[in-house]
Amino acid sequence: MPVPPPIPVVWSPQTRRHEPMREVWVGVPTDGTELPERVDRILDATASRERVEATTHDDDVLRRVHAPAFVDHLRTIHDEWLRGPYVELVGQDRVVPYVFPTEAMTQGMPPSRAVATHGRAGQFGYDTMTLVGPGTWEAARAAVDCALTAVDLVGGGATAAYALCRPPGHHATRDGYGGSCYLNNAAIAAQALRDAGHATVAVVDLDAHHGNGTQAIFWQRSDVRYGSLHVDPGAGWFPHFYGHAHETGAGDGEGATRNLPLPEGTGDEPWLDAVRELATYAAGADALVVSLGVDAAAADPESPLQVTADGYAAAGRVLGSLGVPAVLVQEGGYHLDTIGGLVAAYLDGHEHAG
Ligand code: SP5
Ligand code: ZN
Repeated sequence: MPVPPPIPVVWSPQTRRHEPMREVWVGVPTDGTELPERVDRILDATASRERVEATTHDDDVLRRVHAPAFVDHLRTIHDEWLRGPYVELVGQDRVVPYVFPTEAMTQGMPPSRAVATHGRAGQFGYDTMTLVGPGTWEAARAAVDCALTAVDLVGGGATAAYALCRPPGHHATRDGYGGSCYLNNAAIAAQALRDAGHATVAVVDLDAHHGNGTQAIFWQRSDVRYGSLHVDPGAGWFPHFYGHAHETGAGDGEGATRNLPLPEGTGDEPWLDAVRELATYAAGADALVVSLGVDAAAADPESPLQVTADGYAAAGRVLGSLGVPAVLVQEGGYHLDTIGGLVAAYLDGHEHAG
């Protein structure tokens, strides 16, 4: 059997520029865990692979997946914050929302544009953990270029390409950011694969958290299926409101969404059963996007799942055996000493599948 060519690593030095500094969680500033060093840990562990620097892509796919008003907000809001009184007033330069125009406030009335920067921040950001600082836009936009460059490599004949996206993306919706995510790299990759002529695309989300943003973006579509396994939001985990098994899509997308919530403490065997179920669900799609979060690992500080590097390697073999062009997009994974090895294990498994 012919040996498939090794999976290249697409990256950009710009992705280091986002420095979250902190996450405000239940009212308390905690240290952020989505750190620039994640990029270097993953680069180190995949050093034997071909490395491709992302090329610049225009905003076409980005502005079809996300609302242009949201993209413009993200691009300009930090500069606007710096022009406001905030650095003197509150002594810090990160954009942090404090009031959110959810249904609890709007009650069916269309809200007007908030003039104050700190007011408008809550229209596009849906939590207090996901801060916008200097370099956030540049990093998030570079992550999109990583995803789109990986799609290009697959279009040029690569069996699979890995995009070292940072910040991650799967919690970002069409209209907003949250969950340490700003722009939805995986959704943009899926749309670009559709544009390249793949009639159906399956997104398989291995991150420990449910990818509510990706699910929302494709909720009413049948041409992009979304399948996810994650720690059960019903057991109290982020993103809390989404990720339950009863969420299966709507309209044209009815049945195209599949969620497999898992109990806290789930280890390799039941986790891999769920991966196999998602692979069955994804079979028949013409292309695959893997939202490759490695925060399901036992040592990860952000999730209670107990998956090992062998588990990630086995997941790679399962999804690689689907035998369709695949774009592998980095999502979460926060334990600096192990994330590189976990990503490398997945890539080795995917490459040596079947
Ligand atoms: C992409 C991704 O994995 N996003 C995960 C976002 C989940 N964050 C939930 C944070 C909950 C509290 N974390 C406290 C740890 C101190 N920083
Ligand atoms: Zn996660």
